[in-house]
Amino acid sequence: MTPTQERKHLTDLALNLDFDDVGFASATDGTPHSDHFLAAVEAGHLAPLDYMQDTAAARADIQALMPGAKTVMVVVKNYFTGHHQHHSVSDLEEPNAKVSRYAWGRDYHQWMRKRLRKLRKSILAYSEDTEREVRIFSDTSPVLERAWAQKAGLGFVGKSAMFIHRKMGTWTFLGGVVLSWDVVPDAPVVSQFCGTCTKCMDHCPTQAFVGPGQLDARRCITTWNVERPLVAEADHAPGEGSGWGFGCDVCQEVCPWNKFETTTNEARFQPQAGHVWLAESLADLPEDLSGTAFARAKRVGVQRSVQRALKRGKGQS
Ligand code: B12
Ligand code: SF4
Ligand code: SF4
Repeated sequence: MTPTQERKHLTDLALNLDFDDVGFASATDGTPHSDHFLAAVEAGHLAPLDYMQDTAAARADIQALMPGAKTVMVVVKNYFTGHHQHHSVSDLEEPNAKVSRYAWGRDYHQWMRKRLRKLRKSILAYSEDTEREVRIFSDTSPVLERAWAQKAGLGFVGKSAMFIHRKMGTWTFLGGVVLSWDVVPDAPVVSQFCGTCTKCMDHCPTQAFVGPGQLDARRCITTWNVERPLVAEADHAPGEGSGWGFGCDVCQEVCPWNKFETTTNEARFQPQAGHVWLAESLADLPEDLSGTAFARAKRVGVQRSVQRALKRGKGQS
């Protein structure tokens, strides 16, 4: 295979696994945005998330994660399935809190992992060189995914810190594979196409942005209602009374780039019963949370998050 043919073959393998877009970045000329990431760690913005601090060296340098890495192949999947419909107050027996769209369907991690494993297998199957290495990543591996997606030419990291795909907007999951050989890279995106817009920063319910693209995770609602619902600091943390019971989508809801949003083709991401709104009693949330995003916080954590979201009666919007 010529280098161009190989690139086309890799792209087709990923698209045939139902990823919506694919890009390639060179891993030999630096890890993108590592300076911004290290500055955020230094400033304490990621302090409540110990896994971010503990893996900072690998996140800031892809060569520390996989020595000999030559290419980062990034995949993108659209998960948008619609907007929150306003409840009619008379329909409700008790107040409900909102859930972020990424949790409406079944857990995306399993969807990603299954396909990335298949991708890895099919890449290794055509590779004649048995020394080749392929390492998969999605969310949990120490990789600066948004920065790599930008370097792979797929879009840009906006003032919201979200990766914005040029056609799909922000409602996407990211993942990919690190390869131990060179593949012709895409032209990196070097600009931020936000223009004079500052809507995400202005509308964030907890003023979590300390600058364009700079999110202080200590102030982001998601830190407390998804990642750390049961720690003592979560009590009275930003987000109390915000109406967001699990995650938060405000910085995406206001983003003009989402005028391009299209509904995902993936059945697994369609809204499941009891996943879109959460009553304080969790009456509609399924008992068994395995295979859902809520499993991370456990039932007791979800309940605490909903109680905080609805505190002081500001729950509905
Ligand atoms: C830790 C984490 C969080 C933390 C911290 C968020 C954060 N901004 O760091 C919390 C729990 C708050 C969180 C929240 C959310 N997360 Co999250 N999270 C991650 C994780 C595991 C690591 C992110 C990271 O490295 N943060 C470190 C900081 C420094 O990086 P950053 O904020 O991304 O900032 C980038 C830029 O803004 C830029 N930058 C920073 N400062 C500056 C300054 C200048 C001048 C410039 C030019 C650039 C720049 O550099 C950074 C690296 O690219 C990734 C998965 C992964 N492995 O990458 C998922 C991930 C980023 N999360 C994701 C999602 C979906 C969310 C939520 C939307 C969930 C929700 N609805 O509640 C929110 C969005 C909040 C937001 N606006 O970012 C997706 C994002 C997909 C996308 N299209 O962007 C990811 C990629 C998971 C995935 N595999 O799909 N998350
Ligand atoms: S997810 Fe919500 S709280 Fe976090 S930065 Fe975006 S708007 Fe702010
Ligand atoms: S809301 Fe405006 S400033 Fe924020 S990411 Fe979208 S385009 Fe950029």
